[in-house]
Amino acid sequence: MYHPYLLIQPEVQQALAEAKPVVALESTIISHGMPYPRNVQTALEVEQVIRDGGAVPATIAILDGKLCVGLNSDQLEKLGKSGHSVWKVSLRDMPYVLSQNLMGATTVAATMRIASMAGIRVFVTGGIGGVHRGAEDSMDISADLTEMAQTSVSVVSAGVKSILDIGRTLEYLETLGIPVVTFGQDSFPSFYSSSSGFHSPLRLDSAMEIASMMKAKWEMGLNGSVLVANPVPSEFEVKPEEIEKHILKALDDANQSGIRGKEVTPFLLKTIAENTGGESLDANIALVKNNAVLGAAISKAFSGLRSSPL
Ligand code: PSU
Ligand code: MN
Repeated sequence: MYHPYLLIQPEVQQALAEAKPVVALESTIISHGMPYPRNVQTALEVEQVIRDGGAVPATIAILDGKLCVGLNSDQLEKLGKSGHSVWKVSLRDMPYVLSQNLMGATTVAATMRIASMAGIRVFVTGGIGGVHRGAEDSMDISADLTEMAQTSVSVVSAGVKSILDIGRTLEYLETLGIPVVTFGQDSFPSFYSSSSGFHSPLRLDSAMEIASMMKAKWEMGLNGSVLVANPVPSEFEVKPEEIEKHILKALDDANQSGIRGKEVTPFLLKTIAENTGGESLDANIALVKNNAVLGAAISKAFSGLRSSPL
């Protein structure tokens, strides 16, 4: 698909032109979600998992005044090494970072929008942003949610991290008309743990059924995402009560240090990763790869179902 601001890698472009499966990946998870060098290593490994699953990976970022769809290993290295000095780009930041020729790592919201411009329908990440704990006072609700209400790209995640208010996030997703489907189990996962104490609104047990649901949604003209929650593999699970004490500590540190706005999520992720001595990082990496396996399968199933471009 042509757009003056888009720069689509030739391999991705060709796959899209031939209606072959393509999976979008975000870049904030690389720059702000994990420490260097494991972030870059993970980004490359996740791309390989997608290839092994029969789809073409397209990591998305804003570089040199272009919305880049598909990055080479030098670009991934640069993003990963620059870490928090790269602009974290959500929807509102896109015009600024693009027109100022800044280096931008895209969040779930911005990645979805760019993927959609390029014609990609499946996006794999770790965890989405949502309604923060205490949002009744702070009004801190991620633009990921409002973007999922309007942009027709499915998001494969490991559920919602318990740094957020999971109950309120599920309520807000319902308000916005976003189907939330957990893969293969009844309970909604909470990123590091396969459960959250909340029942999943929907459950499906195969990639093909998820692809059929996406097709049905979009063919009815219901725009927006399908949020797929894929539980973390059990061998990498971190017990909820163990992670909870680290979350409370990180939330307290954030309050004490006056962390606000877009800094909140990266601060919490970094603090928890440091305080759990790497255990949470191992879980994080394992679940993203696990999501890549499912995302590739959904993308393949969806390409097979697609009779005409949506
Ligand atoms: N939650 C995670 N890992 C992440 C993020 C969220 O468990 O890496 C990142 C994603 O890029 C997400 C963003 O889109 O943080 C949300 O930021 P905010 O809460 O500021 O909207
Ligand atoms: Mn926020």
